[in-house]
Amino acid sequence: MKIGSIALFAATTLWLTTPMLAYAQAGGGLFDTADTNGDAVVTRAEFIAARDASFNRIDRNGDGSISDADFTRIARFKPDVAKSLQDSLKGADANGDGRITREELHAAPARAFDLADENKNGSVSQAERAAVKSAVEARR
Ligand SMILES: [Ca+2]
Ligand SMILES: [Ca+2]
Ligand SMILES: [Ca+2]
Repeated sequence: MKIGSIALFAATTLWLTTPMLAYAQAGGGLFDTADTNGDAVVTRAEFIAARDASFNRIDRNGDGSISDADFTRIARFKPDVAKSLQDSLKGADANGDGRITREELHAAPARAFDLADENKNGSVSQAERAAVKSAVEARR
């Protein structure tokens, strides 16, 4: 019994590493609005469409690209959120110029989606979302 709970604890800790936090803070919220056809399942296409729609929100200074300049305010009040948001966007800067354009965000790997899609069937069910959510909340 004891060994079992230690193993479970270890597994949970591993699962909640940086990508998981990045998921929670940068990508997780997307699922709440992503299900546009209301079938209770979020497909990859729906997720990417929701992420595209979030571009304007992340581009705080409205210069058409996401860069460090957009994070100065959030970095002051919520440095850990800014950090994980930046980490989660790192892979999106395809040409490495330090700015993420709308096109680069659209083409970026959907890491939060892949994390949540546990059975890898290309869509995230409510059960999969609930599993991720409770894993994140358990850590708080
Ligand atoms: Ca759907
Ligand atoms: Ca910007
Ligand atoms: Ca770029």
